[in-house]
Amino acid sequence: MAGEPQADCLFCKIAAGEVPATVVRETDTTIAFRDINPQAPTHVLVIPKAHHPDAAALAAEAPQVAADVLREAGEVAAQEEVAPPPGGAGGPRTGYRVIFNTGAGAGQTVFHAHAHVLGGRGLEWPPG
Ligand code: IU
Repeated sequence: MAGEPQADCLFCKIAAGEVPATVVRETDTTIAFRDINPQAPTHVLVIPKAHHPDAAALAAEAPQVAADVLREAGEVAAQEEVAPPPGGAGGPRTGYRVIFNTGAGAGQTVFHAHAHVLGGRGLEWPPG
């Protein structure tokens, strides 16, 4: 059933506290922890505690939790001091990116929905 823990899922184990992670924020429905292989000075993953295989499934199966993940991504950015000032302006080192890799072809390697929050350096566009 949608949302049920999966025995072979690393992020389900992190959400359950069975695998250690450097947790930076937690709510009833989400947990945010530092990526083990950071690609920027700030690289935090925000996941739903419940298992959904990717962002599209999360949005379809639990839209309120999808909203929680997005809100928490913004809270992580504020806490990490990478959020731009209101209105989005600011210097080249301000601002952050929220990424949901979806599908192996787009680089998804863990099939439990997660938002990457990246910031603290200049971020090029288009991404690689
Ligand atoms: P992806 O979008 O599915 O590729 O992101 C998975 C991320 O999970 C990736 O950035 C890994 O570095 C990260 N990660 C982690 O933080 N801890 C782990 O034990 C494993 C992967 I495995």
